[in-house]
Amino acid sequence: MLLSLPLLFAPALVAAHGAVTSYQIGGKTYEGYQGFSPVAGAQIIQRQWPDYNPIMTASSAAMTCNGGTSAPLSAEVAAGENVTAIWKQWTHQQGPVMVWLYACDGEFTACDGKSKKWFKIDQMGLWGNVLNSNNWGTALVYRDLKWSSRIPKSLKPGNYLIRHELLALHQANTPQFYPECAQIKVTGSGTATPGANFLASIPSYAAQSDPGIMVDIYQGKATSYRPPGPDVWTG
Ligand SMILES: *[C@@H]1O[C@H](CO)[C@@H](O)[C@H](O)[C@H]1NC(C)=O
Ligand SMILES: [Cu+2]
Repeated sequence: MLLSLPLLFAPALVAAHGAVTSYQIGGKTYEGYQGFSPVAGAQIIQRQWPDYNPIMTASSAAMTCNGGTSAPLSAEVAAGENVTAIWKQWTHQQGPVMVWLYACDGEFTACDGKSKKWFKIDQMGLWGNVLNSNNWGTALVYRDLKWSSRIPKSLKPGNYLIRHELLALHQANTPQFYPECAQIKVTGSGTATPGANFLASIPSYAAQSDPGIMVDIYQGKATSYRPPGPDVWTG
């Protein structure tokens, strides 16, 4: 009887975690990838990812787009409008939400996200001063299963990758990263680009030992939290 318990619990574990599974942009819904099995030729804007499981190290190659390298479609979005990511499921309530963009040099097929050109347009870490609370960006994703971010109005038009990253901190000193990317074509008449101090490479936008990554939310001493990586660029 006792031996069968782990088997009983196994399906719940498989069902935990989460990933971005669709997007709302300009009043339209764009289906994303659903994971678990590569779908050849899926007509989506999202780069395919393998499963709901986390990435455990900031330097993992999978950090760029959760392993996804290409997608056949892209979505048009006017600078100043919002991109909303939707999660079919999400289970954790401690840790920040970070939303990043990457300017492609040209076509999406040649855009691998591997240069030091990622910048944040939005993030939410902790509010209040209790790390072991549900006052975190990821708790809002748990509640709403979505996250909406404005594309800076002044951003130079072009092809961009948008990367939604949930960093789950519910296990002490065991960070879990959940990033997914989609391809967006930003329109408008802006000319602004972020300066060098806003730019980072992914993987390794911060060290695994960064105080925003290697966190024990249960140790009861720290009363503030700063998400890892550069500051948000608002245009
Ligand atoms: C657009 O995104 C911003 C955050 O960047 C948010 O404050 C605002 O509520 C969003 N607007 C909509 C209509 O979702
Ligand atoms: Cu999880």
